[in-house]
Amino acid sequence: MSPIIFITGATSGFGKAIATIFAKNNYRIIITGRRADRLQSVAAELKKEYNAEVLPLNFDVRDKEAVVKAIASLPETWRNNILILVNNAGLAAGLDLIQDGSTDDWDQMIDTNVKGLLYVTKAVVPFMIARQQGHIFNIGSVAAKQVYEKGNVYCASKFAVDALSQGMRIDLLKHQIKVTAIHPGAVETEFSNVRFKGDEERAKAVYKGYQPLVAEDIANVVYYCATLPPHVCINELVITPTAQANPFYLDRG
Ligand code: NDP
Ligand code: 8X3
Repeated sequence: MSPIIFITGATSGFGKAIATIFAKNNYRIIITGRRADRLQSVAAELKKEYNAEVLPLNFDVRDKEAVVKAIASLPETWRNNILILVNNAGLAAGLDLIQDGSTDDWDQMIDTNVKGLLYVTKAVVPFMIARQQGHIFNIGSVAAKQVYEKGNVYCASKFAVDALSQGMRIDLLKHQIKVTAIHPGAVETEFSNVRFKGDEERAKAVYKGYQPLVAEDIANVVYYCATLPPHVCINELVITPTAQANPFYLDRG
């Protein structure tokens, strides 16, 4: 039987690219996201292009009950055999000084990036423990490593992802479950569009003057980490465009 990967936030960006590379490599794929139409079209594309077995699950990671219900709705043979979980669903909402930030934006980031990741992990990890095998990927950010001006709550949410990755690795050690935190720098996806709430010009400007990473770069790294021998675990990995050293240093030529 082909191994199974469960990817949150696969309707665009990293999640979709990760689903694609694993589909190409004969994994069975569980994809999730809130936008049902996008989810269906990603599933259809993976089936058509790669003859992949795909199960789409339409839910919001912030909704604890919906998370539990969605995972309970999986066929038993799928649920019991999830090998890889990619906690990818996440976002930045706004870029404001702390005194100007919107509490709705703060709630959305903390509820999605931190609590959503916890809810999904709690629902999936018992099946990995039962098999004494599994690999959890948490998508952090360079914002998990350094705080930049106006990044406040987004950075805090990603620092939490970093801390939780370390905690999961320790707590799951005796169950042979690998935990890998991936910390990307600038990658051109829908991320900045979401952060700037549809302001396309502002979003485009983030990636001007240098070559940003693309979602496939991150997917390749996840695939590499996931296919190492059983005794090897990459604990964390920071990946930036060559033009970027960290959130503060970006060479726009
Ligand atoms: P995208 O906006 O392209 O993708 C985000 C994905 O997350 C979408 O599939 C979206 O699906 C899903 N998502 C967001 N909120 C929820 C929710 N409440 N419930 C379920 N799914 C949700 O951005 P990226 O691919 O760039 O981002 C993926 C991850 O990478 C995020 O955690 C982000 O913080 C992180 N990251 C991004 C970087 C970048 O430069 N792009 C750099 C470092 C980290 P839908 O809207 O359909 O629910
Ligand atoms: C996304 C990268 O630098 O915009 O996490 O925070 S950054």
